[in-house]
Amino acid sequence: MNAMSVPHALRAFAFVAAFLCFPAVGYATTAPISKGATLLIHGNTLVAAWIPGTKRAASIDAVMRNKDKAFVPEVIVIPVGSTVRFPNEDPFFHSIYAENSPDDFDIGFYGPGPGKVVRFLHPGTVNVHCHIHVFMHGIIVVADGIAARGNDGRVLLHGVPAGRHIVDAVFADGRTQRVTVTIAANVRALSLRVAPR
Ligand SMILES: [Cu+2]
Repeated sequence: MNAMSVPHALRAFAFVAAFLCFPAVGYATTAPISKGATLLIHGNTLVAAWIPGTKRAASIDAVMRNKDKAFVPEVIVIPVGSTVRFPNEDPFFHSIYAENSPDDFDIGFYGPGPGKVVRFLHPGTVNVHCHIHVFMHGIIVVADGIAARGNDGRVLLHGVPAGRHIVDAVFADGRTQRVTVTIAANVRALSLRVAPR
């Protein structure tokens, strides 16, 4: 079988597999060694990324508003143990919940006002929906490691120590894809491309 006869789907799979097995291309910078490497993760519809188990940041009290039948912001990244309050800024009820996540919740129906508070104790991706407005979708990434929100499909993770790491990449549809990356001791910055499977 020559290359031209390989079915297109198989070639596409091989292309993606190559990315996942050898995802990292390093380039040198002059950043101090003690601060670790900066990892740039990029991919279509990427909204957040984190490295489980690398660092436990202090918990925070975050806010995800309900406004115009949408979550504002649509994506938040919080350290494990943090709380999120869901103020309702619309003149009607919402009823938001999460299921099949590490931290499921259902806070029931609530009208305009400051909203209820939920604490998230387990790392992972929480997809938030509304019983009333089924198109509403928010993402809460509960991280126990170096984590950041994306900007236009790019996430920067700073202070990543050398070694082999798991990276959980979160996409706009709420799916999380796990990839691995190895950062050599002399590498200060690394670029990693991810694509949803
Ligand atoms: Cu709603």
